[in-house]
Amino acid sequence: MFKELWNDAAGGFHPASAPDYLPEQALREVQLRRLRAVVEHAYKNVALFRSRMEERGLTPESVQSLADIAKLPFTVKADLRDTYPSGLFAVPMGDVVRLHASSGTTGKPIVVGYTREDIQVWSEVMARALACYGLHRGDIVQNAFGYGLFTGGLGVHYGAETLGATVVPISGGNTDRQLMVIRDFGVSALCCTPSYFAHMLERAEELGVDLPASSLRVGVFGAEPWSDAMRRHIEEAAGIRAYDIYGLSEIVGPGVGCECTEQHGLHLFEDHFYPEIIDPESGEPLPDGEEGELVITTLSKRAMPMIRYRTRDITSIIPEPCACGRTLRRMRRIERRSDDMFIIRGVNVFPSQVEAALLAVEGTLPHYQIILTRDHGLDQITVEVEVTAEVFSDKVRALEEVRARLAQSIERIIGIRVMLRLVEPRTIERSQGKTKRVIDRRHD
Ligand code: DLL
Repeated sequence: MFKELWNDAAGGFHPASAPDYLPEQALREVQLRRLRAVVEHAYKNVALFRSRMEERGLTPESVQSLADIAKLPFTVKADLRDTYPSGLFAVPMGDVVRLHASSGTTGKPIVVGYTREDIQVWSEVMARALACYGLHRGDIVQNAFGYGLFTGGLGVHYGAETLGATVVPISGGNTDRQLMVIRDFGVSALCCTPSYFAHMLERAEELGVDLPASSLRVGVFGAEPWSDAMRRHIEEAAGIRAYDIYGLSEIVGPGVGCECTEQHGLHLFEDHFYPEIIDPESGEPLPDGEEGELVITTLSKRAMPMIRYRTRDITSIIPEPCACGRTLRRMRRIERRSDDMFIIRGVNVFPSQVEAALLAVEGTLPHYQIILTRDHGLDQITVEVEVTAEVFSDKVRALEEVRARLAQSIERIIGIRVMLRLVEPRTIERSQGKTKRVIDRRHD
């Protein structure tokens, strides 16, 4: 399957021959064949998975159809922590050619391993993702995702090379140099977190760099949630089309799913990553269209197969076929995780709702933080947001007007009034990678 994607004479990648367009029946057959193989591989080689199967009286033969996947036990992040660093590996270390790790929020990182074949599959799906955005050989891709243990840098890098594009492995940081490279190298696509790009935009303005007039036409953003309001802000300010890329270390890294030029949901590379949506409370599978937790089974991973991995990311499958003609199913953009919700005075709040409310008000900038505190047992939420220099300098009238509009906009979306702290541009710390939006000081 992998070899079919290359045309040796041109040495390039041919998206039209990619499995993105397999007729549905053929795709399901590939999935079932691979599912049975991966379950057998994990059963033979991963003690934790085997014991969970045995507890349920299951063997690899119990999987006769794709629907049988629902019988299999889930895998969760704690399983990776409990077996740190390599207890879920299904091949000897001699077959593992790469390790990555994700820092996580508490304690030890989780470690993921890849065989040479796994790296090829990852490169292939990432190349298919870049092709979905309309990129090809001849494009110059500036990769500002962090290189290192984080999967973003190397994942995108191998994908861009596999596509046959020219990759500039600049990694994150040194924003002035990023802007110089965009201009001097004739960069056509830039990849990084959306929050880092928002920072690049403000630096471009300070330096008088006219991004809309530059060669840049595509932005590839992911690794953290970003709202449609943020997309509009980015597209207008930079004169580019901004596309979403999704992935997680436990499954492979970036390249689990991506938007196409329709910008309506993310296609999942389901010939390698089988998606399910479940009710996060009961664990029961939900029908297409209903919102729940995304669960993914890796269909071809050798080093670290993941069976029914609970991502904690909340989304739904879009039931209609995509106008682009790809048969790969789409999921709605991930706006939230089931574990990033906080409850304030009985109201469930997600950071993405606050972002949408803030960006709806003119005079605010896409740099904000949500600070949770506890005062005499009562939870308080403060939203700290930067406003433009013009608003800030006109301290009395403009500032109070923006404050009133913000309070209203937030109340309309989340249903409660929050405390607001409007600050000058550049007050809130910038990140080169994922941005921490919620600062929880309730247990300090
Ligand atoms: O963030 C992999 C990646 C790198 C994806 C570069 C895209 C681009 P982790 O560090 O393991 O891996 O974090 C995975 O980040 O479960 C989501 O909660 C979140 N996430 C990733 N992409 C998106 C996205 C990488 N496009 C976790 N939208 C995932 C929303 C995202 N959330």
